[in-house]
Amino acid sequence: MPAKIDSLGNWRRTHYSKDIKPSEEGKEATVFGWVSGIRNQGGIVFIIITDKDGVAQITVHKNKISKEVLSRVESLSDHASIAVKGKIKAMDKAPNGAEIIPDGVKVLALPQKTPPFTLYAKTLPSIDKRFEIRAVDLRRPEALAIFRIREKALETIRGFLKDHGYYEVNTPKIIATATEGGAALFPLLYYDKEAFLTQSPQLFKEQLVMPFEKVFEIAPAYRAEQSRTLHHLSEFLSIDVEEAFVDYKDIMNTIEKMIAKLHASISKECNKELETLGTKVPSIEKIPRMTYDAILELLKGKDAQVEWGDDLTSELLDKIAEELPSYYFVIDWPTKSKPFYIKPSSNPEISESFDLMHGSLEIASGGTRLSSKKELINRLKEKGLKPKGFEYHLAVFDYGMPPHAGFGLGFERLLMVLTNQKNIREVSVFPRDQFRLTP
Ligand code: AMO
Repeated sequence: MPAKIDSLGNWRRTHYSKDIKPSEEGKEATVFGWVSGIRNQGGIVFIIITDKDGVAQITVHKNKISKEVLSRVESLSDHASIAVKGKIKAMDKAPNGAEIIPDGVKVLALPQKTPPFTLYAKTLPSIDKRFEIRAVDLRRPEALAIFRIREKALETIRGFLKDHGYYEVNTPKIIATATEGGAALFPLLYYDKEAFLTQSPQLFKEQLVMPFEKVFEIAPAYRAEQSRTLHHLSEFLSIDVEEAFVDYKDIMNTIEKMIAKLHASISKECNKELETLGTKVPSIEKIPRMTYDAILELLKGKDAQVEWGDDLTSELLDKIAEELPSYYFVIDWPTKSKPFYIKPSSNPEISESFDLMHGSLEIASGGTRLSSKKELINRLKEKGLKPKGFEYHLAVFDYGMPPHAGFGLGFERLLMVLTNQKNIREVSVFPRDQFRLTP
């Protein structure tokens, strides 16, 4: 006979798994979750249920429970979605030191298939196999730990920026012209015109320092990346900051404080999650600043073939990471290697720019911006771009654009550092890359 599926009816949660603890001894509890383990030991069945906060143990004494409840318990398998009503009892060996002795169980959904991996297995199938049922994959304790850290990190960064007087904005994601180079754009049809998904809110955030002075945006950015790597997504979460009346050095100071605060709060508040992931988040105080020239010297000392003006390829970055495994800034890049909006310094060959690195991984980039319309037009032309296409942007520069600076940070990359992941897809709920458009 197929197992009976119960309706939710008027059952509502009184406790999450984390609230099942010795201090609640004797209280009635209703918990919800999915089955993540069943152990049948003679007269007792131990059921582990997982909810968004962790796990709880349900201990069923077969001879003390009605036949009806027992038949429901016996129909259960991993991934079943259930509700349990019962009494909380202190129990040393149970998670959080307490268990539930049930007097009622509702079966809300039974799995029709066995997933191709178990939640607690040490060896997992390929990422592509897991991602076919990503919502199930996300029930793994490691995945849950990553996304709890993600949530905390986002909250900390947003809180830091608000506390420092930055104004949160949202800018359009459908745009008319490229800002970060034409190759990596996703085109789309906007009514009868060609438009693109935004690669970054660069021009909007610069314009918004005119009314708001200090702005930030946390929003997706889109890049049609042609190569499949472990640190590129087609859609990533970009943390963008822009500020009037400062230069790139002030902005690096802000980033340094933000990273220090982030590391302190994750290491303090995500202990359990970091333990699940087998990693630690060290405290950060100062982030060293290396000029591009000093990096070239470092590379030459390691027999690397590199000329002034070259970009830092992944092979070169691997060599640098041997000496600089944690955070560091590479500052004062050749002007020609940076976008048109970055300000050249008093030596026009060198720009007021930086990349924030962690080992070989680029986390953020930024700089002082050009605030003179004339210079901006010259730089657009030097880059082979047509100023006409940027008229809507250049127009506001006639009305007192202040000196300003800012940065854009790839949030998933920062999370890779915090959670010690090698593949950026693991820190994105539904990653998008060249080969993945579902789920
Ligand atoms: P940039 O193009 O360097 O600069 O991007 C900023 C940061 O975004 C992250 N990033 C990515 N993360 C995942 N997948 C991708 N495909 C991807 N591409 C970029 C990186 C990178 O450092 N407007 C400037 C920023 C500024 O000057 O304010 C910009 O977009 O971590």
